[in-house]
Amino acid sequence: MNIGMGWNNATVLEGRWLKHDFSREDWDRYFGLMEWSGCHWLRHAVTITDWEPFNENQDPEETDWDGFTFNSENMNRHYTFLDQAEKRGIKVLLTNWRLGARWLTSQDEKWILAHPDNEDEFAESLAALVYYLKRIKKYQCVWALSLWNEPNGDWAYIGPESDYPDSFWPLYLSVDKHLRRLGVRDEILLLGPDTSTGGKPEHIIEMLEKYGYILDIISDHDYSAFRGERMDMSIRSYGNLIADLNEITEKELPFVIGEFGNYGAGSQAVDDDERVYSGAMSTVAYLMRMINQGASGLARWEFHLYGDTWRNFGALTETDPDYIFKPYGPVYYPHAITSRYVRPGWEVRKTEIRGVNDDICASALTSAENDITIMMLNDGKEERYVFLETDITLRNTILHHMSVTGPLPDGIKLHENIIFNQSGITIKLLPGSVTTLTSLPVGDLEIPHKLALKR
Ligand SMILES: [Ca+2]
Ligand SMILES: [Ca+2]
Repeated sequence: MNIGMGWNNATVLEGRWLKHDFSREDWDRYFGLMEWSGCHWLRHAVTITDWEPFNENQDPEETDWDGFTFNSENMNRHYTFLDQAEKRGIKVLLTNWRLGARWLTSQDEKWILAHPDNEDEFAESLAALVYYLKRIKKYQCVWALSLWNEPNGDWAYIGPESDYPDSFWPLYLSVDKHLRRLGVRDEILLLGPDTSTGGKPEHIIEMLEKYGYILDIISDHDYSAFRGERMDMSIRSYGNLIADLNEITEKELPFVIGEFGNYGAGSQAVDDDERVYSGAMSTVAYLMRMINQGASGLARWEFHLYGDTWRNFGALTETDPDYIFKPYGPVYYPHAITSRYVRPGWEVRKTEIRGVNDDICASALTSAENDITIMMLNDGKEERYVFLETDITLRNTILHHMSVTGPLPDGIKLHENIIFNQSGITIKLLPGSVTTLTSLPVGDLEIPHKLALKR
């Protein structure tokens, strides 16, 4: 699992900025909560108008640095996010959300979803952003670039020139060329196609064969994370894709689920805490199964302040009138207990569940330094006792034991330490709960309560 667990964030996109005027201390709380939840990477939405509202000159091969607005209000909002990510060691995937600038197309209807009239101008703009953030602002955290959010969807990429995948994939060639022209190709990873096929990613291998292995990370989005046949189908098809990617000898191509989330009731708001929690247990099953299949990481939708609706999506909500933001239990804590105690680069170990097992999922990961974390889900309605059998290397190891239970968790609960004896150990899994055993330090479990921002 080389990339790890992350969050999505589209807070700086038009129309999504926060109602509140946050101080530096407020942002420290907000990002403190992101960091505490075990965020290894952040998928952050950007849009070309923020730094190039008008074409900086008429020549995509000649970049005029005075023609950009790297000090615009929206760029300063991005810097707030990047400064915090830098300080906390969170890697940032910049996602250019869509076309993003009116001057890039002559298409009138839904212009923002159009393919650019000039691919080189589009590529010049993204390459200039990467250059500025890496060379002038010197952000280490800026790690990867995605060209478009969900270009396979007519909600995101449409018009006479927008014909996914054939019109879209050549954009990677243009962006690669302009990153090279500005000398920063080696300082950023290209992630794609960032589609949302929901478990039907078969075109990706075909397009890689056609356009060469120009991408560095393969990503797709999947909202099938609800228990049942559809999730089973998704896991199988991504398993096949990962196996195919592993066979490409020219290049290592890690695969991530760039978006997944609590779609327990389909693409609609779920505001009943019990139903949100039930959906959250399904996303935990999905996360564990994808990691076991060889996914390099997953990023959950979304680390954002939601109002008192779409509770299924927001890590921080305004459901409590006494707070401007605080963790929303059914989204935040199931993520935290599956992310805080694992690290990018850890090896996913083989797990096997014997006996009646429909409701039980497990993932076990180890570090090169012999740290171990075992995560278990009981997605059923009955309490279950499981007997953990491990190999000899774990004998007499002491593991911290934590759990999250619903429907409205207010934190991660700490239980008595577990000591493996000669044969293994029996553990009780409460109904609808996630259990984590780890050799890592537990850390301060009160921090989410301390960081919540009161009115
Ligand atoms: Ca230009
Ligand atoms: Ca130019």
